[in-house]
Amino acid sequence: MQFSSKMLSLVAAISFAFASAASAQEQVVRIGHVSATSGPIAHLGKDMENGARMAIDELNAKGVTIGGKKAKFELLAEDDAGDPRQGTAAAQKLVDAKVNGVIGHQNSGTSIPASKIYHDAGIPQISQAATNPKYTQQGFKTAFRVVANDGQLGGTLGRYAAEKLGAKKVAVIDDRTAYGQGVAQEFIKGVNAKGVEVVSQQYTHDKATDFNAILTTIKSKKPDVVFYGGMDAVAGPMLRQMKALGINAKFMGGDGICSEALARLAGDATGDGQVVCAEAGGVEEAQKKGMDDFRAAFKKKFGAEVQQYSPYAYDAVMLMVEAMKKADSAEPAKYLPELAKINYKGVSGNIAFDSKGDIKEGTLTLYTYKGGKRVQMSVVR
Ligand code: ABU
Repeated sequence: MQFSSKMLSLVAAISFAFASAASAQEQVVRIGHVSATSGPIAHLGKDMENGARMAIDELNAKGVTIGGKKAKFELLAEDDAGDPRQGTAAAQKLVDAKVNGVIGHQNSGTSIPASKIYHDAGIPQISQAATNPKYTQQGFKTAFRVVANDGQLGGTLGRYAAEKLGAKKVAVIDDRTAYGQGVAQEFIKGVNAKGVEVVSQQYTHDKATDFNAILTTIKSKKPDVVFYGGMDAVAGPMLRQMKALGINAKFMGGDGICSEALARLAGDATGDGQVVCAEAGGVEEAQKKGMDDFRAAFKKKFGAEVQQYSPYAYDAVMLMVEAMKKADSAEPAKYLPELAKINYKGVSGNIAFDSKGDIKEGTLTLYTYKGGKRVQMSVVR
């Protein structure tokens, strides 16, 4: 069959009209995610990025309509390597890309400076993991977090050291990051309130590998507990060196050390019940099935176990989109008020925010390690 040039023009015009109509019915919603996907804690950063990706994929598969248009969600994943300067650069990049919202950052030391950039641009930010109280104490109405803070973590662990472990003397090490310093200070407040003596306070940094000098000093003080404010990548080798030096004190830390990976990083030095740490969230019995289902789906999709905060990143994306649906708009200024008053039932539990942007009635989960595996002990409020 021969087509005249008139017919070909008509077909092209009709195709163009259909394509235009389809794109007019669709809107792209960009959600930024920032974590450390390079460097020593990349295993934790990738875990949460995958949690966010899982939410985005599910939302696109399900189909969400906002403002009368089908939303196509895009994840703009940035790596800040846990470094404050790279954190602000990543934040500016996302603001320039006109993202509708941000899940991040992973670290307190990056989330706090980045929060000013998002605030000034009016872009909602939900941290999936940052626990330093300062993050939500700056008066920024754009900053939220879905985890408990270091006040809860350090205070609970301090009480646990005194009441459950019967500690009389503790040594405290921190990595001088916003998170490490903050959680160590809160732990000290917690033990001091119980009359426990801090016999040594030592400092390291977040990329250190040799702790012999500070551990030798600590050994001479004979503490019952060594508390470390920092991340698992440093805690693992620290535990190995404690064992080599014959330090038998219990080892405690906040969520930064409380990963599945700690057992691998520490080799057999996690012992059986030797380590006690707390995740800044967790579900009670009634919501356990939802979390178990998430873990199974995550493993099937990514071929890896949940490390720690992927469920929280997943929930953060889901509740941000829930706020957009309630506002019937993905425009930050329009859905921000809905986000502030959200009451969302996620896989990591119920999420609502207080006036500062902190999670209301946040839980903590205490863990230990047995046979090279992280084992849950209890969920506390
Ligand atoms: N919450 C532990 C790791 C993230 C942070 O820096 O707060």
